[in-house]
Formats: sequence, structure tokens, C-alpha cells
Amino acid sequence: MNSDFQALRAVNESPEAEAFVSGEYPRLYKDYNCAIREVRTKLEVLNEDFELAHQHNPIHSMNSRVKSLSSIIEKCGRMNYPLEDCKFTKYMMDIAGIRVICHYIDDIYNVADLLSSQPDIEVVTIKDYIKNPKPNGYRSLHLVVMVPVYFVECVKTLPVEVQIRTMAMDFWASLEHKLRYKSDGAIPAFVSRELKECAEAISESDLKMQKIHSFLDQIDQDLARM
Ligand code: 0O2
Repeated sequence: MNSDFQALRAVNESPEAEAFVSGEYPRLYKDYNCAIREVRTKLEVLNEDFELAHQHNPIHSMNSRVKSLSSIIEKCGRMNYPLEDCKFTKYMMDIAGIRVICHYIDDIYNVADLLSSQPDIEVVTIKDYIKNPKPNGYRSLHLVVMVPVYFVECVKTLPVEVQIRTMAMDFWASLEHKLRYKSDGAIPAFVSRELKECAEAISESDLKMQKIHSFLDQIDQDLARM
């Protein structure tokens, strides 16, 4: 069933959902959007400074989103999280999400380490789907970090899910996501097999590209020392 339809039905059936939609969501959206901006700024600063130090931008691009209303209501229903008084925010760690697209595999771990080591950042979870890909071939590094946001009257420490992957991994994930969405979750077996083969090919290419980049980097360093 379409998730917007599910959300709409939930609003009609439950006073908690109605209160959430009409009152609490706008505040929540603003808070989590601020948390995204805090982490995005950190990543932008790291990217610029890394370039000065290493003549290379680790980050190709970023996009971010606050989880949509329908997606929050759908997930609360599926996971049995209480909507009432936003109690679900204790459990739902992906309300704020940033996707960071890097050039090379080493960039992913450099960005993750640099962000994680900042004193005002607390890493809550790390899921390394690059070292341990999902059975369907999905690869990405997922971190959930807590970041403090300074409002007028209070400080809120909020979770932000940061997904870091190469351009090639992102290309694969976008297509797989679209296919899953279009086929309502049931991707035909032969398509799943082909997707998995693509994921393996992409992973090999990422490793080769990394080797070439490291080789060029070494030449640059040798020339700089001469
Ligand atoms: P959307 O629309 O991107 O937000 P949970 O976060 O608790 O719901 P899980 O599986 O424990 O679920 O979290 P995990 O593994 O960190 O994955 C969360 C997000 O990673 C997903 O969010 C996707 O964005 C992405 N992801 C994970 N597995 C796959 C996959 O096999 N294919 C693709 N294309 N993306 C994946 P949502 O909520 O599913 O979607």
C-alpha cells in the first residue's frame, strides 16, 4: 500500500496522529533541519580544509532530508513506535539524514573518522556495509551521530544519520531503490541476480580507481619532495 495513503488513514483513525500532523511535526521538522545544517557545515568545512592539506576534495556532493510526515507515520506503524508526544524520536534515528557522496573508498573512511573525532559529536552506531555488504549487494557506510543544536532557550542533542558512499555505490543504490519502489518490494529473481553482479563489478571498479588515485597521489608527493 502507498505510504501517503497509509499516513492519511492513520491520521483519520488516531488522535495521536492528528495531533502530530497538525501541531508537532512543524516543530520537529525545524529542529531536525537545524541538526542537519550543523552536520552539513562540519562536513563542508572538513572538505575544504582537506583540499588545502591534501590537494583533493574527498566529498563530491551531499544531499539531505528531514524524514517526511508520511514516512514517519508509516515507520511508527510498522515498528510499533508511539507517535504520542513525539515519543518515537527516542527510537527513530533517521529523522534527519545526510547522504555524502565521495570519490574514492579511502575518502569515505577519512570523512567518517574526521567527523567522528570532533569533540561535540557522539557516534551512536556505525554500520559498515562496505566491509560487510548486504546480501543484495548494497554498500555504504552508515553512522548515526548525536549533535548539539543551540536554540534560543535550550540545547537539544539530536541524532543525524549520515550515509557515506562512493559515486558508484550511490549509482547502484539509486537504481535498486527505484526498482524496489516500482515493484512494490518484490524485485524479480533474475533482476536481483543481475543487480548483485553489478554491485560486485562496481566494488571491483571502486578498488581499482582507489589504487590508481593512490598511485597518482604518491607521484605528486614524490615530485613535491624533489
Ligand atoms: P529512505 O527513504 O532512504 O529513508 P532502519 O534505519 O532502522 O529503518 P535499518 O535497515 O536497520 O533500518 O537501517 P540501515 O541498514 O542503516 O538502512 C537505512 C537506510 O539505508 C535506508 O533507509 C536506505 O536509505 C539505506 N539502505 C539500506 N539498505 C538498502 C538497500 O538494500 N538498498 C538501498 N537502495 N538502500 C538501502 P530507508 O528508511 O529504507 O529509506
